[in-house]
Amino acid sequence: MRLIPFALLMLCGAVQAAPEAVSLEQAGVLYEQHCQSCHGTNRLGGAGPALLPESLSRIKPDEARAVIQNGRPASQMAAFGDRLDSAQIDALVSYLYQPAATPPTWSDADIRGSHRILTDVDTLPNTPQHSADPLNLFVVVEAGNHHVRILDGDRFEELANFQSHFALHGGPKFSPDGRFVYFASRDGWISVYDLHNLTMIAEVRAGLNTRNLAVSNDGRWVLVGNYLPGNLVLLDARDLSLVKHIPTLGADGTQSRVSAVYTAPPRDSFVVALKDVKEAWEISYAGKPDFQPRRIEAADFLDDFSFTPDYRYLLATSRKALGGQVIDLDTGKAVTDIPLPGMPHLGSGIYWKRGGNWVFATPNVSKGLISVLDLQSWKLIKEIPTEGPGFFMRSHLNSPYAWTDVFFGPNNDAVHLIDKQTLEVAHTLRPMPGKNAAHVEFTNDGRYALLSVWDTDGALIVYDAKTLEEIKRIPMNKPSGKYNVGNKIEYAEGTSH
Ligand code: DHE
Repeated sequence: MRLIPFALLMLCGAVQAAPEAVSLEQAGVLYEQHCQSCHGTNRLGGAGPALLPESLSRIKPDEARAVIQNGRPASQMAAFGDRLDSAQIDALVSYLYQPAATPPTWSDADIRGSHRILTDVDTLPNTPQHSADPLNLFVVVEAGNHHVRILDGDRFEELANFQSHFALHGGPKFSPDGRFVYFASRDGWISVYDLHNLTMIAEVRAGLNTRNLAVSNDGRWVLVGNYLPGNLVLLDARDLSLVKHIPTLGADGTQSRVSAVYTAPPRDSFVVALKDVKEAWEISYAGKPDFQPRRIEAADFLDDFSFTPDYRYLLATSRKALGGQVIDLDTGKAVTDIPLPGMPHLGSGIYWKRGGNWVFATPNVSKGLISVLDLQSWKLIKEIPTEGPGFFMRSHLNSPYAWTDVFFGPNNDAVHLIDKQTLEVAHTLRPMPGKNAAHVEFTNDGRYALLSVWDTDGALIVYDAKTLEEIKRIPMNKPSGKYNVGNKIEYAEGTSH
């Protein structure tokens, strides 16, 4: 695997300084000269990532300008400050943030054309070829250098370390036996890796801008939700070959992007939230599936959702009302609005038993508080103030605490441990003062918590989850999410879906 950020940009010949303003048309020519060989015709991506407005939505123009000027460390993106003058760089940045003149398309033929089998899975042993506990492995996404590390979760030692596609996002998903792990990159690349043999099996580009993927609990299907083109793409989980694409048209024919897709194991179905029409879809894969969606009318557009523990209800974020809504998958009705005032990164909401009742908790991306809801009455139990808005939350059945980061603001080096019964902040840790503390995941037995310090000179820190003593510190470049195989395939309480 050798997917490279921003560009390889092999430049032949210097460009003369052009101090005068540069038109968008001229910028298009500069793109063809300097960027296209890596970032692809029509900016669709190639060896380097796609450079469409959809792909750049999370990068501010100033950052894009700096990358063109100075290059990107630890990548093949060269610096162009010595070849392009500031007016040319400014024009190039403006050009990249413009929609393409011809709307980009990604057809079934493109998907099939991108499909690569990297190892014939039939030639591989089907038992673990390493001595670690296969259900206590960790898959760690190292965002700073676009790598993935596989860690032995008993000894916290590395079994493998490989390059991923550019900008993996969302939780990787696993086959039901924990042997295979599936990754999605924001640029639409889906990869499957064999954790028994520590080798990559296959990859395919399922779209130009992907939201996330889900794996059916029978291990047969991978469903990919895309923003660009707005659709669902169904793959054979064995080798990622294309089964079919499913257009995401609302009941009135409106084309929609996909906000998120998850699998609902007890229902043998995928559940899909649509972003541009007020619908959630349930797609059954039981028996001999035809993958026809069952449409559920939502009270609002949906951005993302979590399930209740029995997978009957969705807790979805929406833009209006109180910020959230509950949808009953059995009756197909929107039940009520729920207060989620700060737009949670909902995929990371978790639930646990408090007293005899299930509660659901989530951080809020735009407010420094944790919302805790009663899953019987849908009432808000508490808003727990934190030192700033956060992204992730994690716990484990055997842990008395829910760990949550303060991802944004001046206190982003803090992580709060919330007592799951009193709903008070019991401890605040600052793993590396001044550096962004983030995502946490537990070992399969809940004894240890692994925390990411999201910094170029960051680390993955292993804590004893009871004494909170630091056990080990592994230096890493912006470690993002990490995922315990056992917790994931058991859909364990306290982790994400
Ligand atoms: Fe995420 C999960 C949406 C920005 C890191 N993020 C998810 C999921 C969704 C989502 C729907 C669940 C998918 C899954 O696991 O299958 N994320 C969004 C957004 O809408 C948002 C706010 C804006 C966007 O551009 O998409 C957003 N996310 C970010 C980031 O800026 C983060 C911090 C860095 C990054 O990688 O882009 C980020 N998101 C993550 C991670 C997970 C995730 C690490 C998996 C969490 C888990 O524990 O499962």
